[in-house]
Amino acid sequence: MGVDYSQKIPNNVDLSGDKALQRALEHWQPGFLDWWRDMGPDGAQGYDVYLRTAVSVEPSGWAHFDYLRMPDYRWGIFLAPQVRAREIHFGEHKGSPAWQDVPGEHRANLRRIIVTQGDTEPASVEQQRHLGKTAPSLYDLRNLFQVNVEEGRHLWAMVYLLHRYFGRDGREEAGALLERRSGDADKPRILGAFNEPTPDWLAYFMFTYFTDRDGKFQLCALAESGFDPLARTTRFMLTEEAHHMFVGESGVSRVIQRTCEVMRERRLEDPVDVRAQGVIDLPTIQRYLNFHYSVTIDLFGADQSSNAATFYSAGLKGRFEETKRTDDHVLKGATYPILAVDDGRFVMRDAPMLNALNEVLRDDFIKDSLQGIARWNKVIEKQGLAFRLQAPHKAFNRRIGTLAGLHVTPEGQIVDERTWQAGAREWLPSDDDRAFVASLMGPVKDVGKFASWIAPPARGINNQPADFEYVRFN
Ligand code: BYC
Ligand code: FE
Ligand code: FE
Repeated sequence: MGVDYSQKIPNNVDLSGDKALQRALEHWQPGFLDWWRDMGPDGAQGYDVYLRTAVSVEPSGWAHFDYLRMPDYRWGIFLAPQVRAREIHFGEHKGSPAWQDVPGEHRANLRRIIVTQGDTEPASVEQQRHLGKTAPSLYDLRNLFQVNVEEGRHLWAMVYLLHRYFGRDGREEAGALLERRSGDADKPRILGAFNEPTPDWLAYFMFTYFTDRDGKFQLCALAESGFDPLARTTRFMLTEEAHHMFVGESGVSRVIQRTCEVMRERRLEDPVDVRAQGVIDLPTIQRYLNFHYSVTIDLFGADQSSNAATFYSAGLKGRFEETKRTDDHVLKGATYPILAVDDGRFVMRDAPMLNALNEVLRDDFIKDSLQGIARWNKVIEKQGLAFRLQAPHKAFNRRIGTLAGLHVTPEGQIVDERTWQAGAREWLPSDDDRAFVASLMGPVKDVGKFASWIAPPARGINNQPADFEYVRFN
């Protein structure tokens, strides 16, 4: 079914065929727009931005690009096409037809998963709302806004499910999604990383590289769901997610590129000298990486979780690339090695795989993350420099699960509290690092110009050149 843009709420779910649902969502819509005005990109609502909008859910060319003021973006409800006779392919209901409605006994768990997913989307918009004031170029500013409007649409994706399938408590949860606020002491967002500030563009690029990648892996796991509407919604969200991670990977890469060019041309090594040239020294980039990596791997939840086992066995949430795996997809009796501590040392300990599924997904995420870090190192290597970025040890700076509360260096050495406190300055961004990075941030608003600390992109958006007028300020 094509996307119907003649409706107040664009959709491909025949919304006008269900008047009660349509009314409920049209009632939620003004609250969303109020939230966007209050908590969306600060001071930017009047800009004309070269944005893409979904016009079809078919993989071939779904996007339409044009100038748009962000409050006029057509947030809507887009589900990937239904797969005929789709079956549940894991857990205790394996082989049964996928559910088109919520099975009563899994209602609470499904609602919880959908609310948790939905909560991250507006949270990220809130975290990023001030970044438009310091964008390093029009190209980057446009990409920020593209990510922001799509995270807003991801909220719509979850709110649709809540309204359509969860009755009154679904409507209440949809309302609450507009009331929590990232970092708020009284009504914070649900997951830890979504209450951390994203104060500068290096933090933003690390966030979109690592934290949006948590989005990719969680969405892939939900795209396997036996609850078909959730699978179809998340499948379409994944097509948008790819661009978010691209912004992160290429953003960090361009920062590294610029730093390395300056280091090579002027033969500089010492971070103090490097900073004096107005670029971000590599050890600071490493500390930002350590922070975002560790905070993001916490998002996968505890390494052993009865919730994870329940979600899988019930057919609600699968593994990454579930269908490509060659085991029995039921996993009773299977085990998975988990990093634990015994007598002050790291050991691998087998846990029942069903309970370890958060860890399985975390390990898949880690493997994927390392590939981008390797590509960043290629940029450094090409400039003839010896420095290499590294993912910190899995137990570094953890707050969730077995490894929480340990003091572990990025290299994986277990240390005492004092050593940790003393080392933290070298391992995590210090106030001084953040102040330095902040001092470089300043808006660059001229067409085709880029801030001193970042290289231009290899190519522009939608075959436009890098010096295209991606944003008009009016
Ligand atoms: N220490 O917290 P639980 C995105 C226990 S990002 C020790 O329930 P669960 C996006 C707890 O008691 C994607 N133990 O986690 C990105 C429990 O024990 P039992 C967002 C602790 O439910 C960028 C067990 O650990 N989507 O889209 O397993 C921009 C389990 O803990 C501690 C999703 O996350 C502790 N500190 O998994 C925009 C997907 N704390 O009962 C968007 C939906 C807790 O097992 N969410 N425990 O004995 C989920 O699938 C799950 O909620 C989570 C958590 C994976 C997040
Ligand atoms: Fe999202
Ligand atoms: Fe995203």
